[in-house]
Amino acid sequence: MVSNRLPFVFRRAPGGRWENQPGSGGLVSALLPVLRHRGGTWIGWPGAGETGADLADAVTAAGAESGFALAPVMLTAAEVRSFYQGFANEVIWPLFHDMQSLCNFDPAYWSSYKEVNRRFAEVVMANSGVHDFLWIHDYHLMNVAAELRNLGCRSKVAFFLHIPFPPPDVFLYLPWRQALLNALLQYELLGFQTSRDRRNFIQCARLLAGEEVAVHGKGQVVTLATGARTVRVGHFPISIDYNTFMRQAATAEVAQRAAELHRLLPRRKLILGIDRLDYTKGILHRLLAFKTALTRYPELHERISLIQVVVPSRVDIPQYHDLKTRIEQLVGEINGGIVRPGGWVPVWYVFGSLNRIDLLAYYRAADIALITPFKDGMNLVAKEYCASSIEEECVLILSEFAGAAAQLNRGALLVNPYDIEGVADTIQRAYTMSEAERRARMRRMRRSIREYDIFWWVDSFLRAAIARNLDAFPLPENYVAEALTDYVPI
Ligand code: GDG
Repeated sequence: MVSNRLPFVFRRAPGGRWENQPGSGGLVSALLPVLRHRGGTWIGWPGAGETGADLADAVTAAGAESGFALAPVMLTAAEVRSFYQGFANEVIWPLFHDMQSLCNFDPAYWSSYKEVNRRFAEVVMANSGVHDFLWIHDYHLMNVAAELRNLGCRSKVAFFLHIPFPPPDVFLYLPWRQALLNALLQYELLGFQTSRDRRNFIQCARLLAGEEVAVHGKGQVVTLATGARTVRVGHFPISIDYNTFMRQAATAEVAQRAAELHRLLPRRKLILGIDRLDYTKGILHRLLAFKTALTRYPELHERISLIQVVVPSRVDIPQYHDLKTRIEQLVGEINGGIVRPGGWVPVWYVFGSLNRIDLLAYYRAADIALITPFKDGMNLVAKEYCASSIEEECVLILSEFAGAAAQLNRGALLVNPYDIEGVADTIQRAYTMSEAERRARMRRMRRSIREYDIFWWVDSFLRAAIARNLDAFPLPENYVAEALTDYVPI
């Protein structure tokens, strides 16, 4: 398994010793249970702008404790700036989320991306044999297969993209579109979150591959043939460890914390938003929608509060810092604009990381989850919220542009995150929804998430990578399911 970051972040403690803690974010949440379950080696950057030998030792020791091996790829502080903050997060991240106006197409970033991807490939070569299956993750490492081939690697190499893949009219803005597309075609299997992303990729390949592109087969995995190359291309909606979430959410400790939250914010329904600090997550529009709901429906005053948790992320990039300031101003404006003698606070704002128990307690305490990204590969928070809703009487309001909407469209209330009044009306609808409807919707979503959990995701990806013959690709019997419907917003 190869990803930009290792699943643990390493920091030097005041005494000089290295300490580590589990990383946050969707990729780690999804893949940690998989490696714990199956074993293997995880290769990635330890998250520190240092490259010392004592760090390598700390990484190896942490691997020994966690039940699978860890191998570090060391990055200098300059590489972290140009490869990670630069190419990955100022070029690919905004572009692939259709926000091309936020891209900084600095040519030095691309050079650094190629160089760092080569370094990853070298570490992979040093830690694997020809019979190992190599699974590369996400937008930081799209060039790794091409670099591995340059180094003479003959192993099977597959790739999963956790974020969306953009349509051709957006992808074409990328100055290095040709090189990047060719690099992606070096994988044997390319996995995307939804059929929308896969379709976008195939359209880009048709425009840019240079030779005719033929697509064979239909269903979850197809074969794309161009020139001498054939590449399998599939869509695999990522998921969560449903049973573990459900079990942990049901513990007395979590129930107690959730009850505490209700005691602190009594006699009202709680609406929850949890996001990494990121402009793709639609936090400002969400706050405006909540404010509009309070203006349009005064009966909601003192009857609802929005808990907005913002998890620090990429704070070294100026756009992220500005976003934080704007969110805080808007929260202040909303809370200051409606002052009630009883002390009702419309928005309860938390900036920081929650521990697992608090995270689950927020999920359990919330009557409504408001998840409104402008675009999102999948969105695991939506699935975790449903898994934690053990009483099955909560409502999920979900952006139709989150990958999860393809799977949850029959249970969630889908919204266009840009439609502030539409989201406001949906908040009111969720508030007044009957218990019977809430239960029916939540049950449907939970059933689907339970069936298509993280272990299903890994199995289906590995089968697609390893099956000799795709026609004999062994799928679960009830395979044609909600998880794979091609939801297109009207
Ligand atoms: C990328 C794609 C795709 C959040 N706050 C805390 C915390 N979290 C955990 C959640 C969840 C994860 O972080 C966030 O996952 P998302 O999927 O919502 O979003 P991204 O980080 O943007 O992930 C995304 C994902 O990759 C997987 O493919 O779904 O579309 O953008 O698991 O629980 N965890 C803890 N404290 C927090 O405060 N412990």
